[in-house]
Amino acid sequence: MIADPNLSHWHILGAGAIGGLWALRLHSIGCRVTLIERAPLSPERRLQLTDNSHSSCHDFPVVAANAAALPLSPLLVTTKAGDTIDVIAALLPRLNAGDIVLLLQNGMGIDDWLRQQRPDLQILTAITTDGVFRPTRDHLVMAGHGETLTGGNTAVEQETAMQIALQWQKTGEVVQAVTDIQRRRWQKLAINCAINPLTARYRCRNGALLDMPEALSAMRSICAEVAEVMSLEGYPASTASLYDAACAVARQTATNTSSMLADIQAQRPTEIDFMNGHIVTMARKHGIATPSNARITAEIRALHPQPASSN
Ligand code: KPL
Repeated sequence: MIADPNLSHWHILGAGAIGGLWALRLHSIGCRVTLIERAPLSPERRLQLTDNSHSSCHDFPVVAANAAALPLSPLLVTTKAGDTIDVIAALLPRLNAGDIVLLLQNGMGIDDWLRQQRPDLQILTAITTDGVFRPTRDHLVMAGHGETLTGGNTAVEQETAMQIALQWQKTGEVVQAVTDIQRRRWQKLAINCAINPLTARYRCRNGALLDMPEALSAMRSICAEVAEVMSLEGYPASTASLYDAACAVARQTATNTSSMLADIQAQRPTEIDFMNGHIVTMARKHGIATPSNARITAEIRALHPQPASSN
């Protein structure tokens, strides 16, 4: 018999664009939401969402990682991958066995690290195609409603993922629990590996990559290496399928500034270690070389000092 998880009070770590969006959405369906920050600027934060001509806002309580009242579960983590380890490490002693941690972030590697640290937690992952940007820290503007997929690795986590999907669907958004979340995360990772660092290299919007033969050729070699690593990890993929998917996303998001280019323009650390850098680490584990991913990882890392990597 699987216990019904209590999902009435969400804690959100890293309320940027996606975390802030889910704070407002969960509030709209009657959940309590507390924001957790490394160093809160004030005890409350007013988040505002503009979606077409409709606007909504709410004041959320904000607490420091070491001051949040327990239990912290369910905990939604939407920090940038590079910032996550430090902040979650501070929370780990305050999480109980069985607590739910849902990672909704770009890149890969954090869930493996967390499982090593705390195999007793329920660690779920999610990916989304929601598009939202922040003209200012607390103002979110919806660029496009997408789909959010979630899942876990164990039967208990999978059941929790179903409960969460059912709850989140009440917001009117497309949310699904899937049984192959890891495969889908790998596919999303492949797309990010092929688009993000190249937009940073060429300082261009996503769609412009499609007009540059040298960018397309780099995309293809990155995809070939990612396909090899995916296959070794048990998620068979072909170069052509990953390359076609990356080109299709570059076309669909042609006018977007990728998150990596945005980070570089704002002089923030990028997520390269959790994208192409993760491919290099996984390839090394399997004893193969991934020179295109290694080269672009080094190039992007050189543009901005990266925080210590988990990989
Ligand atoms: O996920 C993205 C990102 O910028 O991180 C893509 C799909 C490339 C859209 O911009």
